[in-house]
Amino acid sequence: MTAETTPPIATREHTVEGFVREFLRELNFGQGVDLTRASVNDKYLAMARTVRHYLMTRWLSTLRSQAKLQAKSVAYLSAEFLLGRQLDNALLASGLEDIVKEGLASLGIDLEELRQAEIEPGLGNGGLGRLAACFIDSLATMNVPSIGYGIRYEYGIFKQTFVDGWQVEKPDDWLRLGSPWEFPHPEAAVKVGFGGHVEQYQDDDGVVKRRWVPGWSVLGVPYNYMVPGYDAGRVNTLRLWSARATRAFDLEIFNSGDYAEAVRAQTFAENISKVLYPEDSTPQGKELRLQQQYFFVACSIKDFVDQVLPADFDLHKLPDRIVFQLNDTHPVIAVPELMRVLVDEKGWEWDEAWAVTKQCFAYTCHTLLPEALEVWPVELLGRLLPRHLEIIYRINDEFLAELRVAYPNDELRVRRMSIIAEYPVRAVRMAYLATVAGTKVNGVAELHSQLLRDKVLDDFAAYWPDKFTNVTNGVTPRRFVKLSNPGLSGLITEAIGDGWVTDLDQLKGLEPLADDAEFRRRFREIKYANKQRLAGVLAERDNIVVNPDTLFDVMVKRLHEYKRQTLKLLHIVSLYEKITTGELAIGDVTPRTFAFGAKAAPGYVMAKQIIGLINAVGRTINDDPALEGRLRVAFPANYNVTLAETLIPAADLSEQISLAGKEASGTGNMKFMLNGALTIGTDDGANVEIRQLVGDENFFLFGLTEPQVAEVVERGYHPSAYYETNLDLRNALDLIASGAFSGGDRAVFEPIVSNLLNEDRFLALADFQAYVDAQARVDAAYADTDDWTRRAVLNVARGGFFSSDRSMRDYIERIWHTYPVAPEA
Ligand code: BZD
Repeated sequence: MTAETTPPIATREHTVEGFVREFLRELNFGQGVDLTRASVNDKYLAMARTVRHYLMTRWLSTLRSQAKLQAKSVAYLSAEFLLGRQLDNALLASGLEDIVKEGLASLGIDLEELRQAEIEPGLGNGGLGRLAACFIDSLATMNVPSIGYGIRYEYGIFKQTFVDGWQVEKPDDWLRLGSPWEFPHPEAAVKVGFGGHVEQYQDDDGVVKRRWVPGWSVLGVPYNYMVPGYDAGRVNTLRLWSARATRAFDLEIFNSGDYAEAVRAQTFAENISKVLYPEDSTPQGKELRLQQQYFFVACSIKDFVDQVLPADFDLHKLPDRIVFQLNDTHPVIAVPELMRVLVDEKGWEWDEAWAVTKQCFAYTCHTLLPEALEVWPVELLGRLLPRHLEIIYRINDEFLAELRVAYPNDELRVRRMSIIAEYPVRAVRMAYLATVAGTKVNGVAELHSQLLRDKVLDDFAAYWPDKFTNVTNGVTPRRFVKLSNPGLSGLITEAIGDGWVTDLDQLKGLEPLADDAEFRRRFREIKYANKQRLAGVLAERDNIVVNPDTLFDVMVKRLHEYKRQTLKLLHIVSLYEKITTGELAIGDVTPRTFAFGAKAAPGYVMAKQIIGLINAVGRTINDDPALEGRLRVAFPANYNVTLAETLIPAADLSEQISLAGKEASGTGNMKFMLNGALTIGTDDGANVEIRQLVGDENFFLFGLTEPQVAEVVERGYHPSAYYETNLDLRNALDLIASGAFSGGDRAVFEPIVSNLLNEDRFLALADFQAYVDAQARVDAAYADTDDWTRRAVLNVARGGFFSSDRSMRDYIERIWHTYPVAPEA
């Protein structure tokens, strides 16, 4: 046989015997152990590789078909992909679940034990990274040619532990037990330059040109991951880059004699992909962060242009073949990088290159907090990427010239719109660069996109009204319903068939069943079983006891003042205060389990204080025998995707209580809805759309609206006025200030109390009473168990809009103009 006559792909036998044979082969030949001596980790690794093999046919045929058809693709550029565990998803996508269960059982192996052995890749901070993971899942399922590009951090988001209730971070060495899902390709490493200078030279025709002479460089090694679509869809690729020292470093080791110095240089290079930055709202302007951004973006563009595209591809046609979606501003340095490649390396004219470049990018913004928008000091950018800085300056010069024509007498406006900020230091505004270069700019929920147009990027929206669009976020129903809530999935499928898994609008078919008593009974039973499952996990994982016969009231998200975990805490403290003073009889309180999950950025002092306070209040309440079985605060450490998968299906009440106008979208809110929780929330982010869809009567709305917030702030906000006039609020704050939760030490939580009284940037005190009133409505509604279930069913039935498949369709129609392509058989 020759390479041409060899069948391209060996397929695997989808039978129990076939699977068992493959699995044992992996165990023996891959792990080098036999079954009797295999550890759980051996079995997990063998299992993962076996499942991977079953997806291989589809992966290879996807690649083959893409090479042949050259269909337009999406390159999703994201510094974060928060994937979560892979095994279950791969089993689902390969349709192997039943076979595997039976096969493993025949060998006396417990699948659940292997599942637990997987360490989740935590390569993201929160919503933005998880969104990227949902999107690539949907793209594969929908047969859309796409590739994800990002960074293979050696350490993902830190592992959170609590010591005396205070957050202590531990490194997340997720690779320590092996990483069976990745395919490293060191032979395909690409070189990325940094630093150095720009020089002038004459080309062969005597034309004066400029080029970059980097001062140092590193290698980017690609690691490929399969992104399997559900139910025979494509298997797309996620390509994450890992930094290595170049051969030059190695040779130095050999030649220089200064071994220690050469090793130091190597370590320096490898630092670039060492760790994920855990700050998700206040960019620190750290040099290493910019190195990471440029590193993965330069690798990705080079990879796409030199490897993915055919050698004879005419780059003038690039916009017909690719769109680079910029997941926030983190990859925006890709814009000057593509210009540099076209102008400096391919020898194009500037205008020619700009005409192509500006058709290749689109930008998604995920925030409204001004302090969260990235700006890079010119000094730093110029030192690390001198040629890119020149290119950015030229892009800006031409843009400002264009503006001066459009607005001849409005120099103020022109300066406002400059990509280069002059104050407090001269710096590059990455969001502006992305807006100037992108074909489209989108926010992530209706309200957010509106505020982007009206506030954050208002000048740009006035100049380019058609550039701005909205794509409301979504979540993948595969991971967040089908896999994480098997009980509910089974019930839904029984009622309406299984088409909902890839067409979530079909959930509408459940609406009539909200009025069916038997359906409600079964729905309630499933929710109860999910609570029991969670209780088991919390007992085992965190030594926390919770009572499934209570209302599960859940707030899980990063810890941020704008998200207002303190508002929820004030509600809890107020309840506790009233019980201890006898104002409320414990028998009159709806039994509740208040669950929190939240990581604070390690440098965010106030957020860490708030974590300390939640735990302190929790300790007091949980230790009070009078409250046992009735009120409990559960704050498991290290909230992550894996925990979300058991927490969310168990929730009765979803807390989405950010200050209106601050949460861009939220995606947890969608996951809760789809798992039959009711929402208590403000008119913020995607809550707005959730409420519109589910109906006012099935949503606990409270709080100031965004225009009201703007008005209050405009008038001058004085939080202490609320403290003075609201007795319940005062009692709650006084109780915290008294040291009741800190062993009598009044100093411990003083910073939180005084911040709330004197500053309260996110108007927690202003919304306190409205929130407490809404919680009273929750209690009243929950008292009618059966009617609560009816509303929960309606939440599921009306949640189909929040599938990330729908988000992908919107991106395709409004931004990408790409088309589905089924892999070849
Ligand atoms: O993005 C979040 C927003 O806060 C949510 O409202 C929104 O739903 C999701 C998805 O669009 N933003 C983040 O998660 N941001 C980050 O994680 C982040 C990370 C690094 C640097 C800056 C922000």
